[in-house]
This record gives sequence, C-alpha cells and structure tokens, in this order.
Amino acid sequence: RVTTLLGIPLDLGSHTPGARMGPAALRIAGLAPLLQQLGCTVEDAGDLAPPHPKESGLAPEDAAGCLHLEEVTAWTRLIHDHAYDLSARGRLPIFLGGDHALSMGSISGVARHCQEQGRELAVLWIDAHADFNTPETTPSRNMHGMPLSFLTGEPRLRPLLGGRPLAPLSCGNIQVFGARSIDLAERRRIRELGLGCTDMRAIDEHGVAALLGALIEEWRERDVHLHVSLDVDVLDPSIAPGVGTTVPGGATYREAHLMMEMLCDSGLLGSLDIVELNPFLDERGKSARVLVELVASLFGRTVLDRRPSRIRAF
Ligand code: DIR
Ligand code: MN
Ligand code: MN
Ligand code: MN
Repeated sequence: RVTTLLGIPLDLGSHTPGARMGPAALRIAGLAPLLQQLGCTVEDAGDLAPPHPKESGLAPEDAAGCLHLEEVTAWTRLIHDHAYDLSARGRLPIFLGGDHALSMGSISGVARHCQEQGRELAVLWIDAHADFNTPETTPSRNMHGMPLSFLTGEPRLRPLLGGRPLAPLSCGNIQVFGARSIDLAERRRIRELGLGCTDMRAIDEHGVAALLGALIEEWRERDVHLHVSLDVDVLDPSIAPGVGTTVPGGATYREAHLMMEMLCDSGLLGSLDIVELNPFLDERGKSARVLVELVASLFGRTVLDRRPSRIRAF
C-alpha cells in the first residue's frame, strides 16, 4: 500500500500565522526517508496551492462567527476532493498541516469513500481541544475549533462543502483523546450529543494502555477504517512548543509514543492528519522532530525486534 504525503499550507483557520510552513518543516525533519526506512512506499504529492476564496453559502449570522470563511470554504472543498481521490486510489494519505481546519476536508473526503465502500469510519482526535464549536458557540471565531461539528453534520456549517455529498460521522464514532481545554458551550455539546472524549485526567488515572487498548479492541471488532487526527498541541509544551495554542499538562513523550505504537499494532490505520505545527514558534525544529519520531512509531518502528503478542498488554 502506497503512503501519500499531501502538504496543506493552510493557517487561516487559526489566529496565529505560521502553520502554513508546517509541511516544509515536516519534510525537512525527514518524514519521507524515515517512512521509506520503515519499509513504506512513499509518494510525495507536494503542497496544494492556496485556492481562490469561495462564497461559503452560510447564513449571515453564522458567517459572522467564522474568521476567513471564504478562504476556509475554498480550502475545505479542495482538500475534500484530494482526500476522496487519494482514498479511491487506495492510498494511505498523510495530510501535512496546516491548522486543524484542514480536517473538515480530509476527513469528509475519506468519509465519502468509506460510505461508498460500506466501510465504517472511526476518528481518533488526539488533541488538547475538542474542536467541537459551532459558528454560534465559538469564543474565538477560529474555524480550527469547529471541524468536529462540521464532520458530525452541524447544519450551520453544512454549506461549506457546496454540492458535494457529506457522509456525517456519528458522535459515537469519534474519540477525542488527550483533551484539557474545552470551552463551556463545547462541554455542554459534548455531553448532550455524546461525543467520545477522553480527557487528561482519565489518562492520568488509568493510563494510555488501558484506555486506548479498550478503544482499539472495539474498533477491531467492527473492522473500522481508522482516521487519526494528530494535533501537536496534545503534547506537553515542554516537548512541543511549536504550536499557537499550547496548553500545560499535555501528553509526555512516552505517552505519545505508546499511543502510536498501540495504533500501529492495531493494524487499523487508514489515514492520518498531522496538524497545527507552527515552525515560526518552534525551537530549532524541536517539535517537528518529535512529530516525525511519533510517525515512525505509528508506522512500525520498534525498540526491540518484537511486538507484544496481544493488543492489550495489561
Ligand atoms: C478554542 C481553541 N476551543 C477555539 N481551539 C483550538 O478557538 O474554539 N485550538 N482548536 O487549537
Ligand atoms: Mn479503499
Ligand atoms: Mn485541534
Ligand atoms: Mn488543539
């Protein structure tokens, strides 16, 4: 199976410019050669060119809640078309961000292919945030805080995709993992709509192995296509400072690697976003290097030349 890198130099979904340089930093940190060393066949599709802004079709009161709406609308449609096409061509796409607004396009494109194939899609959203705001609830008007609302079919955001079909995800097929900064209205929405969410407290109390192990077991029983959306800010700022929205108390280096190692062992990975890396805020490439190391674990790098015999090693 061919792994395809697609760079998405989008940072208008956030208020701190710089994530548009993320794809370049990940390439310079050696992502492609590392994947090749691990036995992957890698194809680099380069970076998407910024599209011309498009009329969003959102109601005026919703449009007022979204910064850079016309730009993000054009990006979402462009990314969706590429994600759908890569999926249909059997690729394992790695979407190199770019801010988290790109996942509206990447995951909706993957979801459309999964729906056509009758394959169930599950999304693991590894993030300090829940990204479950709407144009109505957002305190920041940044669209990188809204993708999970769009992907679960929030009607206020539905016009973003234009005439393309949306295969909405059910809240039960999404798991936010590593959350520790959730807005008040978002918290209410999570509870009322039943979005899956594992916060840092749960990880402190039970550990990554037990919590992610249980999720993986469930997903394996249903043989899902697993999309992993990795937001750099899930990591503790001490190991990954290169992001616009750092939050203290994040995942440690080993916790993050254990997540990737377990996901690798699961054999379920079908597509991946790496988002929010802002090289302008980074310290000499530190965060980019950590991310590339994590991808190595996700694609099979091991400490010893063996893997645990069972998924649940606890
Ligand atoms: C906040 C921060 N919940 C917002 N969101 C994100 O602006 O909606 N930061 N995604 O990375
Ligand atoms: Mn397929
Ligand atoms: Mn995010
Ligand atoms: Mn985040």
